Amino acid sequence: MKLSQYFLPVLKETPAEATILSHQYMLRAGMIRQNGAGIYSWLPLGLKVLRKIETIVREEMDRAGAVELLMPTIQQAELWQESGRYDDYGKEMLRITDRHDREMLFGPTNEEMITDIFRSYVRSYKQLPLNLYHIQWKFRDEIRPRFGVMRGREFLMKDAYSFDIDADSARRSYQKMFCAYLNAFDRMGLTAIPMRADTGPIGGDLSHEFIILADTGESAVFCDKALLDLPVPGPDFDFEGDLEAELSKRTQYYAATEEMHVEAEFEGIPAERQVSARGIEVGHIFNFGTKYSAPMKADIMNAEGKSVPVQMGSYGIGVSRLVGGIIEASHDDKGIIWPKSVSPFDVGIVTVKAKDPTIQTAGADAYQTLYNAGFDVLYDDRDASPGVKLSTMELIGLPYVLVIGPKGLEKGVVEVKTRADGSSEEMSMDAAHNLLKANA
Ligand code: 5CA
Repeated sequence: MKLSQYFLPVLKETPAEATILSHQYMLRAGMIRQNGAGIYSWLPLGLKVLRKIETIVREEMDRAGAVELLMPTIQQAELWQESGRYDDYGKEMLRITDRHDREMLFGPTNEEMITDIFRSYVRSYKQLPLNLYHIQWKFRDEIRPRFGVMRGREFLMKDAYSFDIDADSARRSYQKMFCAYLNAFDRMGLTAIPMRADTGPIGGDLSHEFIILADTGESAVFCDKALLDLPVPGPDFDFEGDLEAELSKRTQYYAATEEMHVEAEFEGIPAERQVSARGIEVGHIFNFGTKYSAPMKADIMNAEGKSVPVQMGSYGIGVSRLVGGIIEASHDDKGIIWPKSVSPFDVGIVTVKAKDPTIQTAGADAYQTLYNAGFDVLYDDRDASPGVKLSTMELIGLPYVLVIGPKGLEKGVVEVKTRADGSSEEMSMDAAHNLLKANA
């Protein structure tokens, strides 16, 4: 992409309404535009990151055996009346009536709808276990939308729903999601700590929140420092293997959100390992048994020929919240530092003295070479000062930037800047290409 043809409305000033850094950088880098309280348009650069996160989440869900579908954003009130949540959900639910005065709502979550789909098609234990998920916009009329995409009213969530014949099997489904979440967040460069959590309006008695530590986090959290350095299950993890053992690597250590915190247990951790911090909830998993299947009569025939309500769990990831969360975890005073896996572009190219025909040719050649090699390149071909161009690249946080200027060209080199450590090195274009390949 040539910047002269792109849409990247970078702001010079920090907008006053943004109080936390990720929100400031997202606005300044032209990633989002607020359209109403807690409602945002995703501008091209922001959308690219959102899609990358979505792809990682999708790949890890699929790897763990979940199956993607897509449910609508608008739901019928009847289903929520069946489960009993229509009144309970209160003002957080955006209620709508259509032209026939039918009560509808903009979905804040999909337990009822997925239970309805399930009961319409699945009758036998032989069709289980089953895990269905979608990645879809939600609306919650939050009392205090704030921190940009971190607590929005409209936000993108991945929500998965598991169906099992009995409690043991449901536990395994829960454990699979637990492991898949560790892998997904790790691929985004995040250390997410599963913490014992309250279940709130979703319900159930087994629940973990996945928390990344950040000073600007909304939740107070307590955990054992040992949890910060544990390896994740990884891409070769056997989801049909010993899940219990994988979980206990983490659950053996104390980790709880404020609502579930037990001071006496926390005090039992050696003092130097006690972490009392703030965190951002990037995912939340629940096992709630028959809370929805019983009232909604989602029954299954078990091996003994008896009809029983199906056992369920639900598993959320805040896809749009993660964009802000990753920035909170990875930035400096110049801007965002994207982990490669979610960076909107793989590499930037900046030309110095962009009007000079030889520079233009060299810039266009470098762009074409990298583009043809499969890199997603943002080429700043504008006739602007190198300072402006470089600070834009730093703000938007691309992992590498190639600087092409007259002095370098004379020597046959380009300058390769690495965003993560701020280093810069001169090398031939071939060497730069190889370096990018090696670090892709
Ligand atoms: N049905 C369950 C799991 S699928 C559920 O809705 N869980 S949740 O309420 O915990 O939401 C799942 C995730 O969505 C949260 O962990 C959080 O990362 C994200 N999320 C929740 N509310 C918001 C919001 N207002 N803005 C942005 N992200 C949010």
